[in-house]
Amino acid sequence: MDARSKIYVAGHKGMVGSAVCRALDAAGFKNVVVRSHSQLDLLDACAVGAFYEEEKPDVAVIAAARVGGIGANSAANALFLYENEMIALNTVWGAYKAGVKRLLFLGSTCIYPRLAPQPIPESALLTSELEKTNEGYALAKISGLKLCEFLRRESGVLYHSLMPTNLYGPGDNYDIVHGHVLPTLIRKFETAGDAVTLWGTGSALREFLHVDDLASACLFALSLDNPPDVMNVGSGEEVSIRELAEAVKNATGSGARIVWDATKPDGTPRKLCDTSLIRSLGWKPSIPLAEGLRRTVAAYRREVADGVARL
Ligand code: GFB
Repeated sequence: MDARSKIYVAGHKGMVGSAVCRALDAAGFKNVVVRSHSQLDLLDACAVGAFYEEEKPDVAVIAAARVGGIGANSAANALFLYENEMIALNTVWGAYKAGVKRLLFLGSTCIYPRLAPQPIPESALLTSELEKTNEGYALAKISGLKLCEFLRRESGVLYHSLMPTNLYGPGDNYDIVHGHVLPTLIRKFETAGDAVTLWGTGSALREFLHVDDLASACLFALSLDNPPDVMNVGSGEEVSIRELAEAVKNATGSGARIVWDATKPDGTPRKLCDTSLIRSLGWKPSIPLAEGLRRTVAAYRREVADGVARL
């Protein structure tokens, strides 16, 4: 990939896709192709095929997905499986049929077994049962990364994948019911009265990565001549949901009391990914959680003030 490469970013309006576009722009890649949802429905295989034939990008980055937190996933595994499977198959297969030589597919560390060894190495894939709350999403992402792997092996195209840990950052979805835990907590503390009610017991452990760090990992992966099929991307910083809640409370300056609703699920008990592979090749994260939280609270306040926050 060089500065003249034509790069298609699928999902450019989402938190991840927009971070990838910012990083590409900052790195001098000016020939970036995007399509909004109304211009191109990624669930429509024919439309996606026609788009690739028309644009013939040199590189595709697949950051489009239906995403959500534990509430959204566990209530709609069928929808998360169907839409993410279609998006993955259409964007990867369509690229292949149109002769796109290089593609980066983005998944999630929820593809790994619920009780995978910690930190989770890439080799843990498909070694035991998935976490039930996000089984649909995980199965779709596994299909996508496997399609890339098979096409690379059988047809010689350079298709490879990154599996990021839980992400956060500007442009996140702050929906109380459907959002991921970190943006949801920001909104809950920003709008709290005397108390905020959080889900589960607070004992689950999670690792959080700022989306700008993921975008830098994407550019890094695309710079490799012979990247591994699948690489984890994480911060290496693991916190309990209870610790995260205290950190968000401090970052927002809220004085609210925390109440835990243990009728809500904790989800997978622990999900720290092993990032030794990508680190050994030369990438590392640069935004610690405390700094990322400060930036994200500021971004949330700006987005609310500008009327553009996804609430
Ligand atoms: O980000 P999250 O919703 O999803 O985090 P997962 C869930 C954890 O945060 C659970 C706790 O332990 C919840 O009990 N939690 C506490 C809350 N309060 C809240 C709250 O107000 N809202 C939310 N959402 N959680 C998702 C997967 O898993 O992670 C996706 O469902 C994807 O497929 C994503 O992989 C990265 O980390 O459990």
